Parts: sequence; C-alpha cells; structure tokens
Amino acid sequence: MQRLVDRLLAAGGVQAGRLRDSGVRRGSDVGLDELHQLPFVTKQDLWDHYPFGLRAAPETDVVCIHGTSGTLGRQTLVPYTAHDMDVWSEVMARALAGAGVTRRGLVHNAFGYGLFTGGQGLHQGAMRLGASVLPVSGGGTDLQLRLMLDLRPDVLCCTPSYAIYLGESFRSTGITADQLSLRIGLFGAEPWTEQMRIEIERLLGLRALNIYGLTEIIGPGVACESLDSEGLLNIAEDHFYPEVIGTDGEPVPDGEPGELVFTTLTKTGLPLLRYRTGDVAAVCGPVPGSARTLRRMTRVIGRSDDMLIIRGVNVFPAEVEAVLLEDDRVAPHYLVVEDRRDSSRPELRIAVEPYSAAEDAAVLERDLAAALQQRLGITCVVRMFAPGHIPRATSGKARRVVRWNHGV
Ligand code: ADP
Ligand code: K
Repeated sequence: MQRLVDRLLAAGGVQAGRLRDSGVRRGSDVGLDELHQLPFVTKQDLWDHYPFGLRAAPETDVVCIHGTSGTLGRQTLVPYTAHDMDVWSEVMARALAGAGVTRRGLVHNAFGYGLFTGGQGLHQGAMRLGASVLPVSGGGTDLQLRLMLDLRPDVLCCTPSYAIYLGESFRSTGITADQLSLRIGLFGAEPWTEQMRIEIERLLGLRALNIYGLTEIIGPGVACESLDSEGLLNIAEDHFYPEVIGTDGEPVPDGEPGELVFTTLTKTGLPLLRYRTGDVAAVCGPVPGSARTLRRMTRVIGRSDDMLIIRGVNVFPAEVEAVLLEDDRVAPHYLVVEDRRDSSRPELRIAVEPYSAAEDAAVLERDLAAALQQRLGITCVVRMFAPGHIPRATSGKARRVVRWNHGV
C-alpha cells in the first residue's frame, strides 16, 4: 500500500493531486486502516483523462495496451508495463492451477483475442503454468469443434453465454458431452447464475468455474473459483486489495453485497487506488482451515449500470435469469427489455425460449410471470419465442438487456 501511494505521488497527475488534497504526503502516511478515507477513482476519471492521463509509468516502460470491451459505450485504454504483464501471468497461472489445470493440460481458449483482455490473460496464464494453450479465440464454430475433437483439450475458457452457444452448436451436429474431452471450464467476463452453471456443465460435460476481472484492474484473474473454494471466488488479494461499499460510498461489513472497489497494490502502468468497479458482489473470508488464506468474493450479481429499476423495484438481469432457468422448460436464452416508451408506466418485458417447440406459450408465460412476481416482486410481461429465435452470443459477451426509451 505504502509503495503504491509513493508511486502515485511520484507520478503526479490526478490521483496524486487528490491524495495531496486529502493530506497524504508520503506512503507512510496511510495504512490499510486509513484506506477507506482516501478518495475513489471512477470510470468517469478514466474517460475524462482518455487515453493515458492516469498512467503512472513512463511511456518507455509500457509494453502493451488493452481496452475494455466498451460494454458501457465508451472505451477505456489501459497501459501495461512488463512488470504488470508478469503480475497478470502469475495471477492467471494461479487461477488455472486452482481450477485443477496442470502442465499436462491443453487449454482451448475461446475468449476473444484483441484489445479485450480475456484471450491474452488466459493465454499467458496457461503458458506461465506450463500447460499448453490453443488460441482459438471466439467465433468459427466448425473450427472450434474440429480442434476439440482432434486435439482433445481438457480445459475450455470463454464467456458463459458462448459456452452455451458452443455446446448447442456441437449438439446440433450430433456431438454430445461424452464425446468431448473437456474436464474443466473457466467462464467469465459477464454475469451468470448457478442455473446457468448447471446448463453448461450438462451441455459440455465439465466442471464449470467462475473467473472474474476487469481491464482497468488487470483483466481476468482478479478473482477465480478454485476446486476447493466452495462456490466463491478466491481474490488475488496480494495484488488487488478489495473493498465493498454501499450506495453512500461507506464500507459495508463482510458478507454484505455492495459495489466492489479495488486497489492495485503492485501494478505500475496504471495503478489505481480505490477504483469503483460498478460491479456488485460481497466479500468474505477464506474457507476456514484452508491453506488458501486470501479473501473470497461471491459471484458478481451484476453491474450497477445494468440494474433495472421498474416502478421502484431494483433488479439485476442475473436475478431474472435465475428465476427463468429454474424452470425446466426454459432454455438458457433470454432477453430483458426495459420498456420506457410510456414514461408514466415503464414495463419490464422478458423474452424467453422453451426447449420444446410444443410448449404451450400461454401456460409458460403465465407461470414465469407468476414466478418472477413471487421471487423478485416485479410484475412483467413474459413472451415466449420459438426455439432458436432469441439471438445467441456467437463470440463474446451476451447482450441480455435492451432499453426502449421514449420515442423509440
Ligand atoms: P467492459 O466493462 O467494457 O465489459 P471488460 O472487458 O474489462 O470491460 O469487462 C469487465 C467487466 O465484465 C467487469 O467489470 C464485470 O462487470 C464483467 N465481468 C467480468 N467477469 C465477470 C464474472 N465472472 N461475472 C460477472 N461479471 C463479470
Ligand atoms: K505443457
């Protein structure tokens, strides 16, 4: 922490200015206990100082640049130094090892390669671990399937929605889970539920684990489930110090959900002190008695920007997903439409797809609307579409939320 603060102060710029304004002159002025009194950094700060205004290392030390997927519309670019790349490979190798990947492993990496951090992060981590990596990237289902059958990888990495898409595409060509060699899957980059995990495990015949990260902090590898982490994600806390805050910006106790805030303890290219991620989750201690002593976090329920507020009720799309997929008739494809065309009466419309074309639409729609009302307290309009009619995530992150505004 102290080294980070010294680094930020030495670099000058926005973060240094704010630290000085809060009375911090040197690293030894602040301990972890005082961290919660220091100012936040937000996505807006990165946008305001686009592209590299918050960089803390000299330009000559930068060895590569990645960017956010731009899910929220505007892009953020992040410079990495050789040291950052080293930290990233290490946390990713740790994540893969915790998931049971070994040097004998072959990682079929179907995360996208490019500005997006998914592909590169898994790639380096697998190499650092000493496994082999197959950089297939997203898209091209025929190639994905051929490589999977010819090379028999034991590990698959991609977004959960793409995992579903791959599984369904394989199945449509007559290939079932028992013909595949997959043992472990690391899925992330978008919110997903326990119900989705069951669907993926059934389709692909593997153990599905959750990996979390964001470009601003490093990329994937900020936290990852391991075989022994009991359903929560181990945070690489020695590099990315977590806090959870309420809507008032104040810390919430362990185990209570709130917005995740990370401080990058070791990064040098773009070190961030108290970066507000916008992602909602809870943080808690390690598994009691476990050799892993770092703290864990729950799955991310959603990002605050994706929260739907319908007639005063707040819901995340993932909460809708959990209710929908609990119903055995419903396939893992859905869309949530926030309909504000009539501003006096906003509606939540939900498009679902059944497994069977023979499903009675009226009955299914009524049952799901009742389940959503009972579980989430929201009244919504559910519409069933024929199997195959809801758009698939054919490479990266799924788009589950559509907003219809006045005049659209
Ligand atoms: P963008 O914000 O443009 O999508 P990134 O590609 O850096 O940029 O994606 C990071 C974001 O993806 C996180 O802030 C989080 O909202 C989401 N995310 C990443 N991994 C997970 C995960 N395992 N579960 C839920 N959300 C995730
Ligand atoms: K190897």
